[in-house]
Amino acid sequence: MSASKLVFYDLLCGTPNTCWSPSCWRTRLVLQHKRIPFDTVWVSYPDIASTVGHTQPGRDPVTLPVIKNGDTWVYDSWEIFLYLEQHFPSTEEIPSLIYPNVEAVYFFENWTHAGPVESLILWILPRMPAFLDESGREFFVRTREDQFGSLEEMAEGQQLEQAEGGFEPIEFLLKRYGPYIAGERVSYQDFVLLATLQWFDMCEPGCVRKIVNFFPTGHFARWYGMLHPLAVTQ
Ligand SMILES: N[C@@H](CCC(=O)N[C@@H](CS)C(=O)NCC(=O)O)C(=O)O
Repeated sequence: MSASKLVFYDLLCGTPNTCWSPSCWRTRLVLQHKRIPFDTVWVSYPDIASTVGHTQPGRDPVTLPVIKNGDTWVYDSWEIFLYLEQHFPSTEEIPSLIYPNVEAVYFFENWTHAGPVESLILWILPRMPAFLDESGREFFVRTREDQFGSLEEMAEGQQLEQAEGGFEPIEFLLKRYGPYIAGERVSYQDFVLLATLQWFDMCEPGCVRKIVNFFPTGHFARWYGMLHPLAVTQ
């Protein structure tokens, strides 16, 4: 690992070199899009606190993503995004991902949790242990069951179709103003949505194709066809 390269702390799963976490995907997509050279340190759930806990004093749980650029540590995908936009300024070839403005981007980031993620969270959480690494799985099941009770019971009655209502505004938006979330050009909103879908697809491979096909007008499916090739763990 070269001393000058930015270091990205990403969350490990059972498949080597595979990004899965929605928050980490956001950071990874920005790093890759801006062509910022970086090294990845893969961290399992139970090792997050000992690896990057010093960056988030008093915070429980300590979370990823975290980056280290020179002597500067930054945590939280939103703060990392702002930091990268500021320290790796846009060029003509790679325009800013803050478009049309930071308020709209921040709203969309929060809405993604409130809409699509909330619509499916009880379907998602019980499916996560299956793709985590062994110690990550043990940690995840123990901590989530302490918090929410049995994951098995949580899964009962949960259907992928619940996502239709959560994603409907995306289809409407893309139909009227696409092809990207903010219109004519790619922005961080696209990456936030793609990051979320990557997480869903780890829970059940192929489920995102089903979700986008809930909408026969096809704009969400077209968007996914355009964006999905970017989701490569470099
Ligand atoms: N607001 C934070 C949320 C990050 C977050 O929740 N990360 C999860 C993985 S997706 C995590 O590290 N969780 C650790 C845990 O729950 O113990 C961000 O956007 O970075």
